[in-house]
Amino acid sequence: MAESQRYWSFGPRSGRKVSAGGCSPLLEVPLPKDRPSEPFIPGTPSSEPPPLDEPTDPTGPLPSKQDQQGPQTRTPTGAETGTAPETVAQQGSFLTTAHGARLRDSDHSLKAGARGPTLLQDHHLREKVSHFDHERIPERVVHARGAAAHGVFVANGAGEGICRAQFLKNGVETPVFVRFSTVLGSRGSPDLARDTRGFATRFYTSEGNYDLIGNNIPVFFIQDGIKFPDVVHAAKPHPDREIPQAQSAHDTFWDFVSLHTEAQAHTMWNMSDRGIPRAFRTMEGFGIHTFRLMNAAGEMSLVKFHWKPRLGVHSVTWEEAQLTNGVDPDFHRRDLADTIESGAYPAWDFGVQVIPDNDEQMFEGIDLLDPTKFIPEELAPVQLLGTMTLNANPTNYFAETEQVAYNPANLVPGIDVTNDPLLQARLFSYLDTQLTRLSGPNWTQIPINRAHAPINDMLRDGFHQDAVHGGAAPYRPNSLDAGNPFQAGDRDHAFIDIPVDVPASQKIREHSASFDDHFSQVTLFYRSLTAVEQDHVVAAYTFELSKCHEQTIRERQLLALANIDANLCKRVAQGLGLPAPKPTEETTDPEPSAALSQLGRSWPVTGRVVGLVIGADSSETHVAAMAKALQAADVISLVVAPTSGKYGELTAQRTYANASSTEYDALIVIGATPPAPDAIPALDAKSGAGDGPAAASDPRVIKLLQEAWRHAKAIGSMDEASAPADANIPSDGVGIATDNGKDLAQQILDLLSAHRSWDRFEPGPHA
Ligand code: HDE
Repeated sequence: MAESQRYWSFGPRSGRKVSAGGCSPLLEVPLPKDRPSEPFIPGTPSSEPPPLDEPTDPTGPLPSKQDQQGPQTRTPTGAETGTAPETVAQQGSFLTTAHGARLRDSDHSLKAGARGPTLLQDHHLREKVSHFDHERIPERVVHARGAAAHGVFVANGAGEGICRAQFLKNGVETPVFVRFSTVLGSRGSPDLARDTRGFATRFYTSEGNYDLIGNNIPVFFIQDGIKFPDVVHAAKPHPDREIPQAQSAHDTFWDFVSLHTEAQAHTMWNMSDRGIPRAFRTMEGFGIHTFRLMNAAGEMSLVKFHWKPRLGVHSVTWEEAQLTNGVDPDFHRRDLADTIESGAYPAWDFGVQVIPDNDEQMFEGIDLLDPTKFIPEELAPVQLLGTMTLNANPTNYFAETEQVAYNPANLVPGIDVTNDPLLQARLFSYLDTQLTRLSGPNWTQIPINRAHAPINDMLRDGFHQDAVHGGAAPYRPNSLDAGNPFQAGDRDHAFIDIPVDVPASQKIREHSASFDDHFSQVTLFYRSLTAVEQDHVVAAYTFELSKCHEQTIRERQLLALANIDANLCKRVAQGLGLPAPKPTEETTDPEPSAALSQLGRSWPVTGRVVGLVIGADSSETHVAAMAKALQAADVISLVVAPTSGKYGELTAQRTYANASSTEYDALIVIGATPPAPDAIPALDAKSGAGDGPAAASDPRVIKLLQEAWRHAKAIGSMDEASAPADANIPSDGVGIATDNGKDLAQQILDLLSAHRSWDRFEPGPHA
């Protein structure tokens, strides 16, 4: 389907205001570049429209598109070059060899006669094919599937009291590069797998790169990094058949997590709607581990890092996830790129939960070194330190998104690690993995990895050494290079290994007893969800476990659920046709934390997508007025028409044949939508038509509406549209809006601000 034909109703403008989502004041977000005028359709492949005929006049490479930005042009040793990013792209009007010799013909190999064998001396053939042969590098062991964007972090100064890092000083703007990812799937896997999402941020600070590599879930699978290969091997496809791809619904995964019950916390979050986000821009981010901060006075505190999306946390339904993986496997990647191209910049507030440093590293009975635990926000509120806005797409996926190499050991003065045994292992792993993935020790010199601070590391040589180091004495102490480089003193922004006491202890392979509680916070999370969110959790466990071949594994996981919540266990057991076991541990009855539910609040509607479903005779004026009203609220409208092309002044961005309900947050039907000439009711009606008068509306429109209804989306109708009734949608249903005297656009906007109309359905049996 023609996904690139997306029409965004609002667009680039300078200094857009990003609304605060109820959590902090409005922030003026700086724009890096001029943008094309509105309205326009994102996804344009090139900065200039192509001519019909193949171009013949030699010209230089076109500039990259307006929404794109490459890494800043720095030398391998971090110096500003001041040169334009284009200087690192291809140059000149003519095709050359990699050594700059211009080529006359790249379409025919050099042969002994037109029908003869190819000659070994064909340097161009060998170079072209050989380079191609080596174009791939190993994908990441985990988090292989990802998408990234450039942006800026602006500090509000609230962090100055707890941390001496320069990038947290009031008003400091720091460039960032953020990569979002799924964990399990290969590079080409679909975006809407039920999975954890990576949320890795690089701050290019004046004191060196600071990498905060977190997830959209605040707890992790395991407590000790030594178990990481185990959990990943269990979750990846089975080694014999290499299936299933990007899924946890299989035996080895549930075998491991049911035996290794510390994984139950993370698994529960995965089975909740957090495992299937609506978009990257509607995900929270968490640093997970506890970090230690030091302020200018040398005082220390312990913190948990948070990213709060301005648009609120929002997920898709499981059915939508499955449909989307088929109709648009790049759904999240496209959403990120399109919203940035359109000027609807995704933004997050950056915050910390601050806990006074203490010898035990405990807080309210929660072990701060245990990464399977989180701190409820009711116990320690999230204090906001600044805002991050993603405002430019990468220019080249491979150069930037694929080659970016984050490392939790990339810290800046004022931020340090704690003894969390998971974090400690990560400090080894990330550097190590790049040696293979990026072929050698000089991966820090790849443009996207270059720091924006001077580098004088005395590291020398190695594969792909890009720097040309001068001097004769890469050692310390030396006098031959005038003693350079010198060690930094206190006033020179030296990195600080924050001094902390290490209590006298034994060398031992054990964990502390406080790590033994595997269930109480899982119960807390489950009980904090609303009834409909709990229904989704029940359905997710039931689905996943039903896909396991071995009944023993289902039974073992039910034992874990019995220790979490009796009703949850009973309902999943029912769905599996198994008896619900009794708990084996004493269960807890924790106070719910409202912050854990994603429902019940209202959020900005910026960048939400509404489908305007029209028929051949719908009122052009009404459709245009509706699009304009939505545009005024920064909502995107896509016209879904019987066929592509023009309807008067209107352009159809989608057709009945290619539109998929998963693309829209709401639908508005305007006027009659009778079957289009290409409708095949016998086929489409199977999934689309209800019992109603099937001939009145196109069966694909009926299907669109029925799916939107099931997915709790807002549905509007005007000008006597009969399609909702044809789809058996009750006109007085929750989240159904009509133009009976009220402002229909406003009704839809109000519904969108709550994300979904969940009250439409009765919740399951929660007693
Ligand atoms: Fe990672 N992880 N991880 N991880 N991780 C990688 O690093 C690893 C962990 C996370 O967009 C790899 O460069 C070990 C926790 C993200 O490029 C690898 C352990 C959290 C990304 C690796 C952990 C994460 C990675 C793969 C246990 C959440 C993607 C390629 C000690 C706080 C970053 C690479 C990107 C990537 C190892 C645990 C998040 C293999 C050994 C906990 C978001 O080095």
